[in-house]
Amino acid sequence: MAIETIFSKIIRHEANADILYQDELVTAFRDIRPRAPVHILIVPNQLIPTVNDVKPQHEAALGRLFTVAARLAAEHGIADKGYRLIMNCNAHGGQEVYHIHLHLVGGRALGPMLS
Ligand code: D5M
Repeated sequence: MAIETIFSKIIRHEANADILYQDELVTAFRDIRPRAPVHILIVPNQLIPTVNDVKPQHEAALGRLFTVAARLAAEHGIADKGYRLIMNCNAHGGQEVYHIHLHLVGGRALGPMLS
């Protein structure tokens, strides 16, 4: 049984967050430590700790992450200039919260990927 993180509480509206979008599969809210003018986390409502735990039954929710990312990028006016989508996995990937999430980062030039 996976251990819940603060993200499960945010999804259930039991912890504060600036929620920008929610449906039956995913929730999107502003990152508490933004690295760019737009920094939004898009998370599956169901707890999946890391990408290593992804199973075929998660495909609908994981696909929805990208649909919502594109929608939020358009809504925040960063679609044309561009943005970055990031999903970190485990320690070497820099993952801090073990509930997978897609970072939508944009609003400035981000430079080379691994800088
Ligand atoms: O990214 C984890 C991200 O989660 C990191 O950018 C901070 C953010 N974070 C942590 N706690 C919160 C809350 N409570 N609200 C909003 N954002 C939060 P990772 O890819 O795991 O390194």
